[in-house]
Amino acid sequence: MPVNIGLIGLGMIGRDHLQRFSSVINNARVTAVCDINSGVADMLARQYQAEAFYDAIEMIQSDSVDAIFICSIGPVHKEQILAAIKAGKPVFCEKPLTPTAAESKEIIEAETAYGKRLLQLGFMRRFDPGYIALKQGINSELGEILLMHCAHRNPSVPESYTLEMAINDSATHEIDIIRYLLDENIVSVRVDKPRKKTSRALPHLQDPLIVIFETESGVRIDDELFVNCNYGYDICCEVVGENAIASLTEQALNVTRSASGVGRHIAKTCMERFATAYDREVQNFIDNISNGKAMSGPSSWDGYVVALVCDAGLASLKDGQKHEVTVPPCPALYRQP
Ligand code: ISE
Repeated sequence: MPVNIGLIGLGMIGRDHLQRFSSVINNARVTAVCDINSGVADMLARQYQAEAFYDAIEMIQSDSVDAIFICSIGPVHKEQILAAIKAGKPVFCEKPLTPTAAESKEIIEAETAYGKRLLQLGFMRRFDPGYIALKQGINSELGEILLMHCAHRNPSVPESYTLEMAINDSATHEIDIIRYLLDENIVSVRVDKPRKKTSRALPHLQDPLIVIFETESGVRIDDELFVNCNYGYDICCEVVGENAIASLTEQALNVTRSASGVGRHIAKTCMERFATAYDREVQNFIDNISNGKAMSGPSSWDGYVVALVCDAGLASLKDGQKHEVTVPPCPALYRQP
């Protein structure tokens, strides 16, 4: 029996997942879609032969859906996740878990009280073949890790993108992947605002930004956040170890040879760059449900820890100072078996 999915939030990523469910995901179908914009919900419900809802909580409680897929904006995640946990329904939530750590903590409390992991968080980079290979390279070859250099470049961002989103929206991906790659927590954050900014950034933004993280063991990481780089969606990561250096590579892409040299295509969107990772994370969610298993992959705890780092990062964005991050002990529910 296919899993009946109720998908909330029909913006860009919501539509991308809708298309994914109808083309590449096995054992699942979207039976309900929900958006506060009723015209959009009606249009996509017609296109994908699903039921249209305009109220997320009503859809979460409906018997027509077995599992919830949240693609709405961060500020409404908490209410929707808590409703899914209350209904005992598996829930996939796009990042961030919530915009603040205090809200994420409420989710941890609800899920631990339920007693079983019900949530998978959309940190899709953990399913990317390049990052998985990078992690294997780190484990086997690099020796003691000393430094990491990251770059997170987007061609452009919409007018609704705020200065804070560089931290609690974009950088959340690096914060999570640093923990995944190094198996340790971040203990401090400092945000540097370079004196020069791109002429392409809207006046309310400071772009690019450099964020400096430090981990428990002392690995120092710099992250360039450049969200109006114009040329493409470009994600870089280099891990500097005592014995060797490992770099993130992209999936096999065609190489062109021409009079101007050897060239490789650069993705234009996150949906293009991480297509395989998105497919795999969604199939992982469905497979766990189909096999009656607890959720695996990025958890509410991962979302909470990322939110703690973001809180410190936002404080640093204001005062330019280094801010410490204290991560409480991880509850048993979220420890790897
Ligand atoms: C967006 O929300 C994403 O998740 C993208 O992966 C990221 O590159 C972008 O900066 C965010 O705004």
